[in-house]
Amino acid sequence: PVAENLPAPFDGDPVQVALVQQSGAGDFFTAWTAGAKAQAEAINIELTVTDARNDNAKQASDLEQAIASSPDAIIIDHGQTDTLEPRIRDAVDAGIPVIVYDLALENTDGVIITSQSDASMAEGVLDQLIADVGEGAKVGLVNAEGFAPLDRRQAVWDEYVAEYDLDELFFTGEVTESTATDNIPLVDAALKQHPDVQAIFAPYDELTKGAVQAVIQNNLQDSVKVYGIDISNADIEVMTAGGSPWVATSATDPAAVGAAVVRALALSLAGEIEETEVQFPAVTVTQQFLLDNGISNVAALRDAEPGLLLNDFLTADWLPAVSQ
Ligand code: SR1
Repeated sequence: PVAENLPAPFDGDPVQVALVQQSGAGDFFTAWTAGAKAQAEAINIELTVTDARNDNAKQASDLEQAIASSPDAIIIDHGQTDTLEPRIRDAVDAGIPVIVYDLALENTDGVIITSQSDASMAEGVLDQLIADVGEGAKVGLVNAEGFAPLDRRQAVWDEYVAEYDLDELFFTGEVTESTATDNIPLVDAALKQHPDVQAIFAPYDELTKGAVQAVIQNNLQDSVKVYGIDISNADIEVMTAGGSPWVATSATDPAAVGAAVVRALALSLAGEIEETEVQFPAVTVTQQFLLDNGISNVAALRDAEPGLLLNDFLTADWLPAVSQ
């Protein structure tokens, strides 16, 4: 239901917002998009969603079409800098408010930039990795370049590799429309070549799930630990399964983040926000914490870590966070 007593521009005809996504596939993006839609609906925003299914040319043309439809605002969720940045300039020049999530831009003038606290997320799990396997350990990286959050997490990885003298045995990985499944053979091949690896950093839950499956099918779960990023019901099931190698993750609640991106835009359209850059805080969650507290899904994790809900983040009297 739409809230009452909304300020302009939410107090009349529905506010038209285009959400231009690079991909809606996987647990994170399914929950993120659901959160964004629920928050939009609560404040009289009509959200038109396009999903480029990881086709960057299509996302660029989706953005062009969104600009041509003269919406009241545009949200861009992930994407490639070189294909999107010129079109974002076109949108700003046309007077259309733009907010981006997880997209690196050279020119941020007139754009609200949002992301998770990627560096601290990576530090959270990598501190755990160092505590578990120690300096000089044999490690592997499962990641893909060219995605802003993954690049930021990898930069932290590179720092830890240097600082703790880690022996990086392999770097593999790709992001596709079926990332978890498509990474199993890649990590499988890496493990067959380097069965002595002690820890794997796979900083996106679809990559993490692929890495975990490859470790298990090589029967290496007793000697290889896996460190991920993100959380979902399926991830918690994988982490808490008997003998799971996935020992730590760092995460936001993706539904809460999707909703908070819409609130940032709403506050901006109502003239109630000064910030042009917003970072969403994350928590590090260990397998032990989940097991000790009997947490078997995201709802139970929210109860244990209420900060995940972002209930006090980017809100106003007229703009409460939607309940998940
Ligand atoms: C392909 S990039 C995937 C990442 O973006 C989101 O911000 C999630 O945290 C996910 O790890």
